[in-house]
Amino acid sequence: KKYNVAIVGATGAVGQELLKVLRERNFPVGELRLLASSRSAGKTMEHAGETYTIGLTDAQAFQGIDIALFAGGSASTEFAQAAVDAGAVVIDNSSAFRMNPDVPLVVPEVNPEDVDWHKGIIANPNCSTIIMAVALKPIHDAAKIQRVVVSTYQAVSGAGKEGITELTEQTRQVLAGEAIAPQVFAHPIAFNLIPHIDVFQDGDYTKEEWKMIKETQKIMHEPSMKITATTVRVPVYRSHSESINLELEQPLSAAEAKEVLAKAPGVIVVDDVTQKKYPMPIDTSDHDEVYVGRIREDKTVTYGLNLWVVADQIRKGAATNAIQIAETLIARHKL
Ligand code: 11C
Repeated sequence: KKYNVAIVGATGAVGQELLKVLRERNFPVGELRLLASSRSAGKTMEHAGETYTIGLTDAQAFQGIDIALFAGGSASTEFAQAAVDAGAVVIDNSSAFRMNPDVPLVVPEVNPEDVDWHKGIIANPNCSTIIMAVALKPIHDAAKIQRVVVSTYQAVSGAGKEGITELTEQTRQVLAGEAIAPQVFAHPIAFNLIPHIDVFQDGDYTKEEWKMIKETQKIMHEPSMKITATTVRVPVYRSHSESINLELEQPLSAAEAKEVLAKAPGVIVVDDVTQKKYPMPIDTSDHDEVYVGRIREDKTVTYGLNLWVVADQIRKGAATNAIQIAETLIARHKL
């Protein structure tokens, strides 16, 4: 069976990746409808040797569509319900519905069963949340996580194509001795780090930090899991990295953690310090898996572990996860 698929926000960084991943995974696409705002509607787009005309996202755009992949942004709040009313299942990459109790929030390696109770919309978690959840799940199953302390090192492409352009342009300007005027980020990102992603909220945590806390608790079905986060933008083009410190209820040695992680779906362990092998953004970009290394016991608590986790946030953190949700829907006969 083939499925008619719409991509809403097809011209952005996540939209483009959705197109690529659909093709790579041989997703059973019938009609493919590319939609965008009025800025791009009517234009044509080349992809893998084919020319597509971009349609306008409006309430009428979803007739006959089985799966609507929303890349993110305000289109979700405006048009997701229209897509559901037209009979599509929406897989939404925005933050609009993630914490809605009627909307499953799914990472297929962690909670595939949650697709079963969807009411038309399934939310794709935040990128840094997905990456962390894939690495935490096997550890939690083996030794029950009590507390998580995570610090992120997030690539500029998390802020879309404009983030990439800003890093390139500022790097050139700094090297040329020219003045820089930050637009996408609050401060210069070239040769700098910015401990501020998204807006500040309760307790002076950023929204990105709250997403990592609340979304992880929902995905893991552990509403009281203790999680604290600091999220930082770094001058890297692509792939988010995370330093994760865990306190466990039961003992788990570093060797056991490596074994459990190596067997976990969607995880690749890269951890051989004798060969200077550990995950790095330049190696993980354009890959679908979550890479884990620097796996060490933390002896400052009874049962503690440190992990270094890296993954392509446009792939596993967004497009790949969304398409895996669609594949899970098909496999579980929920479409
Ligand atoms: C970033 N995590 O790296 C953000 C981008 O809620 O899906 C994704 C925002 C989201 O800036």
